[in-house]
Amino acid sequence: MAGNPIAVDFEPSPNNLEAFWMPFTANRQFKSKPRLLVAAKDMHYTSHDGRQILDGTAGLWCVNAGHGRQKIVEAVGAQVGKMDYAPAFQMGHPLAFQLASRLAALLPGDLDHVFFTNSGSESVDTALKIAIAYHRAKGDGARQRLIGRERGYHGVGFGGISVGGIVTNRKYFGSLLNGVDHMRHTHMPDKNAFSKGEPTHGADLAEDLERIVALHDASTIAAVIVEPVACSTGVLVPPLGYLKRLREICDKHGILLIFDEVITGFGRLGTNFATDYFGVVPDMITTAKGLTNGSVPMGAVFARKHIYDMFMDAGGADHLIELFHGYTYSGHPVACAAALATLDIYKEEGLFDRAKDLAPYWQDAVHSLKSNSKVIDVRNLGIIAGIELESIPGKPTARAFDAFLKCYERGVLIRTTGDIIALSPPLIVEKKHIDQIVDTISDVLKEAA
Ligand code: PXG
Repeated sequence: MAGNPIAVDFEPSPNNLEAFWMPFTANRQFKSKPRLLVAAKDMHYTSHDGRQILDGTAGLWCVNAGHGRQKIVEAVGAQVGKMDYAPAFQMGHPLAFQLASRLAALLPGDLDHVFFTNSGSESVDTALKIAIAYHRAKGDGARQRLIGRERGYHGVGFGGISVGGIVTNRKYFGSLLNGVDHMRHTHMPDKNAFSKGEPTHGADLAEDLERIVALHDASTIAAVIVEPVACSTGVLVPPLGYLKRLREICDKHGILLIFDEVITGFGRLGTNFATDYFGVVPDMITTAKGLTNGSVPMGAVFARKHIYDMFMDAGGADHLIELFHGYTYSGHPVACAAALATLDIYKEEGLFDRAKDLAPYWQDAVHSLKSNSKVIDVRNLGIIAGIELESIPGKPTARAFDAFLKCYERGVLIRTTGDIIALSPPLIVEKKHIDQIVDTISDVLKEAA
């Protein structure tokens, strides 16, 4: 109506990008030159301008079986139709039990109890809370300290950023959790640059936990949490023997060891989990991402039998709740359906073995980038790689971000953090895709300033 000052827009224009405050994104840059993805199948996204974009990052390290898998699509659709939601507290539904049993069977040793969450961040906060409550149930309630590691990424909850060690994820958010300390990170470029697989130097960095124990006393420490491979910070592969040593020190002092396998879980290293790859069994494992192939948000924490049993034994009368923790959507039926279908695909297609078989080709391909003068390190394990670029003086992160934009223009999706390119394609990746990813990065870096 002419003169009406209020424009009511019931269907906001898809070109209006203002309302969505985008996560971990340069909002102003993005909104001035948007990059929208509108469809996905197998190894490729379709961009809003109709181009095929090769997925070099499995979305955000999660779509391990590739995109648009029919089995998952059907399982999710059928479950929404059959039962969209069931209360998660004091009630159950069959799929959550079925999924927990399937997962327990995938894990080594007595890592056989599963607590469901909706994300990696929730898995981390869940595991940290279980660790503290476990010691209290045991009568060891002074053990409340949580130990992380510099450069670690454990999601964005207050627990996760407190034990996390990425400065930008911490410094804006106040004083964080009390009683947290950090071990040194394991990055030693002077000794380990261009290592293929596990670097040979640095196992003794695990001794840094002894320094922390000497400072605080073991009787105050509940748990240590590390990513077996620190991915978000730019792919730091643990030095040979480091994780084994960490396990020994934790055992010596009665400290629980938590592996954050949100990325390394579900085949990324060519094994079920990193615990299998390294032959080191932690007390708890946090997961998410590949659990549902990224199709429906879901996370899970795996706990060893002695942890679960402690809560049951100390729980008092049968009608009392043993752990005051959980989410409305813990074990959501639709997420469970997606996860069960995902596990079927991983198994039927042998995708974890496929990753193991492809890893040597992947390693050779990514290390070929060493010949570029702007590349100062290449690191890899399983189907993961980090390619570190020399920063442009006075402009940290600019070179990698520019490479990200240029690769996208040329039809390859990569991920960057700081001046490091991180790669983690779906495990259905073929040699020709690996070549395309590496050739595109190589071309872009050759042309870079
Ligand atoms: N732990 C680890 C080891 C992770 O990698 C989380 C916890 C948190 O998960 P959620 O589901 O809450 O995001 C993660 C997540 C990247 C990138 O490009 C990495 C993550 C998420 C988004 C981007 O490095 N990791």
